[in-house]
Amino acid sequence: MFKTKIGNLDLETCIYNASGVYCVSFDELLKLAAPCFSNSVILTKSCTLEGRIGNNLPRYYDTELLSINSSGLPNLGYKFYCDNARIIKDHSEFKKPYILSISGLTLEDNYKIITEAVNNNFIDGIELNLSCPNIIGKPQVGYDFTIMEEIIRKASEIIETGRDARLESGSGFLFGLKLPPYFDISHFDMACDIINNSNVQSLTCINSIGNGLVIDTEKELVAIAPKNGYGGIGGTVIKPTALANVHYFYRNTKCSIIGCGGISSGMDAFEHILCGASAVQIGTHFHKKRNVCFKEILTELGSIMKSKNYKTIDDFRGKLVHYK
Ligand code: RRO
Repeated sequence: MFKTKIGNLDLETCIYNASGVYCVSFDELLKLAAPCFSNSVILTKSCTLEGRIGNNLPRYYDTELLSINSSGLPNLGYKFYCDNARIIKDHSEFKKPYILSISGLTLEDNYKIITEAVNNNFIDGIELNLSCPNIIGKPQVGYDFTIMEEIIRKASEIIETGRDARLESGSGFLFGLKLPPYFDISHFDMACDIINNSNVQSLTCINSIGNGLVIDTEKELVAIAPKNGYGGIGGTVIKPTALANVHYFYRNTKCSIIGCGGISSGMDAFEHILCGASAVQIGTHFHKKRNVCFKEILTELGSIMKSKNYKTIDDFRGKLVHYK
């Protein structure tokens, strides 16, 4: 009922974690590999060349409606995530695909990590993060279309070369991007042009909405410490922006779309799929509810599908109705 495909990758269910939440340490990744939680992919925290401790605490805060984070890319370094891919995958019943999220601090760092990933047969793909909003002095690549085009072109070359070697061993490799939210149609179109001239296969829409400010009114204090309180906003309040991005990229590219943003119920997942998502990722709600959230959301989605007589998610994916 929930089987799906992103690029050439077959997934047992259409739900998994958003990069960043409970996917930094070995133990967290092992939990994502466990068979009992219904998530179909093990997606790592975005990694850099060297490990990082991240920004000062407190750096995460949430309310009923939203989350704000300025984690600052805490991760154990790309070698850790590459070297442990096999052992983590071995813990999963049906060998859930293991996808490496990459957010190198320089172009060269990214190329080095992508090369390592594509040459590792236990890594099933990458989600190249073009949208981290929290690194001081580093603009989001997804908002600079010149650099975005350059990184995608070079990453494509590396992946094509690596894929040839993998084909001999019979294993595919997913080339995905994680995009920032876009708000203006001209920007959507510039991003689509670049993507349509590349061999990118999947788009995760969206990362958190960058540089929001949340206030603890009782203390009259910013909610998080780094960057004077500015951070990436996630959770329920970002769902309309996420849906518009899923919808636009679904209609204007050939990529598989992975919806991310404001999903905490089966109905939220249903809306993302109706807009064109082939799978959904859970961030803020996963942070709140931990691993049980995947099964809960799928159970709700299953009831909605049953009530509408849909047997598979392809029966309604992208079938949102518009006024004439
Ligand atoms: O680590 C972070 O601060 C972070 C990243 Br890399 C990202 O892509 N999105 C986000 O909200 N936080």
